Amino acid sequence: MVLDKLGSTLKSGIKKISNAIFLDKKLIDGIIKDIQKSLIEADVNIELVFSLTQKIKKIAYDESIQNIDKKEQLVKLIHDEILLILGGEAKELKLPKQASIMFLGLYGAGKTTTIAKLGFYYAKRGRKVALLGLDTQRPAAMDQLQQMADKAKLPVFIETKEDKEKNKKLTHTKRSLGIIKKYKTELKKYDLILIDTAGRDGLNKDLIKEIKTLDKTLKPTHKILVMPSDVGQTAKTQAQEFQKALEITGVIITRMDGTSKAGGALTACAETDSPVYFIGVGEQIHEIETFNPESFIQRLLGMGDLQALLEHVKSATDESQTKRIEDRLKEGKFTLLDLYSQLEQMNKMGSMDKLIGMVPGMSAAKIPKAALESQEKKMAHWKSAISSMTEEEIENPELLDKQTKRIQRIAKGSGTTTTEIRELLKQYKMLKEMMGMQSGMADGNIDSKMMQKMAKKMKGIKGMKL
Ligand SMILES: Nc1nc2c(ncn2[C@@H]2O[C@H](COP(=O)(O)OP(=O)(O)OP(=O)(O)O)[C@@H](O)[C@H]2O)c(=O)[nH]1
Ligand SMILES: [Mg+2]
Repeated sequence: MVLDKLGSTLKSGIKKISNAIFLDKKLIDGIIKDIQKSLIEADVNIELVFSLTQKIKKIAYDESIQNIDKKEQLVKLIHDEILLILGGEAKELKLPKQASIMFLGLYGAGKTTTIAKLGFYYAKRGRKVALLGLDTQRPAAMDQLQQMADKAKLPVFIETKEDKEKNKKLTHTKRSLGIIKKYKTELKKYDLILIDTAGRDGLNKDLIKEIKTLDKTLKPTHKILVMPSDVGQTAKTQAQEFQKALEITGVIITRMDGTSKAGGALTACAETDSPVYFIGVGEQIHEIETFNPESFIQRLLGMGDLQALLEHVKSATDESQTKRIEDRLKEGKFTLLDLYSQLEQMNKMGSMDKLIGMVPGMSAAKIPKAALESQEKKMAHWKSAISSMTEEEIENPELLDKQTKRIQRIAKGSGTTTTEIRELLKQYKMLKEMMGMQSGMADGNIDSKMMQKMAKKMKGIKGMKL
């Protein structure tokens, strides 16, 4: 598919965000780097890339956003921003009952091929289509259109060899006007006329004059600029120039199948507010698709829609976190990272006081409000403390027991105090034990002894100055 690489990078970025227990700076920076690289490789304007990654950073580094909300916000942001740079909402090419479309573009842009493809496309949808060849410039143009029309089984109106011979002293434009005149009555039998015009090396005065004259004579419903995707970001200047010379109503990008620069052409069109109606995705007659930014992203991300994507984030979050913690408990392993994510979830649900309220003889009211409020601040400190630990220490916090030097190093590195770190370790141990009991509870094995033990622990939590 088009922009395969960008798609897989975005998918893997979203997966990493979804599955991460800890959205730390290292992870986010890695994802940002990958996304930046693949957007630049897809030829997306560097300013757009920069602005997108700044927005990602702003959310990702915002300490006040809870982990799970942050995941959703990040995924939504990536989706929405890419949608925007691709042109936002899809625009449909509106065709009245009687319509004509004139195709414009430089040499080799894909005009003639696209006309045959679109003729085929609309004929299948019940339109009475005819092709009109006005490219009197390129010697083989008429033959090419005839051949393509034959392939698509469409009627075609072109300059005959006799007319060409007869009018060889006339200008190209005059010859084109002659073709229009000759077939005027006959063309009335059709309800969609697709008009092929001549290209040039660049948009010169000659070309502008010619297409202006044809426009005045034909008054087509639409004037569509055809550009090959390999023009990349220069699609912007080309669209602007054609817009200035003659109000174009939209764009078709061809050869989307053969280049990595497709992102450049697509986003450049969005920047100039030129709707991309179709994209050409191969040389065959049926290889044309309507361009809808939303479904394009859905394909890039491999997800139905934004809602599905967000649900995926949520379920990935819940499943992966719960499963990870469960697995770890089974293995008798529960790391500080697990503690952090557990606390964060509890904090979000306000479930610490709920949990306490469930234990007979205890209520949340017994815990000073200020202490509950300081919980968030404390967690921020714990978070930096955890990020200053080595992987080994995170996995096996027992390593820190009575290791004043290690604790001092972590405190120094994270701007926290050794007391805070000791408190974190104490909390870790307590929670590890509680989690063990909870999982026993989940198996239905709870007995009164365990309940008493738990209540005792809860009192411990109260004493912990949460
Ligand atoms: N792979 C691929 N090739 C395409 C596509 N569209 C057009 N082409 C090829 O691009 C080349 C140029 O296409 P034309 O349709 O002749 O372009 P044109 O704009 O009419 O060119 P001039 O008449 O010379 O101005 C041809 O070889 C086409 O087969 C596409 O979507 N994918
Ligand atoms: Mg042509």
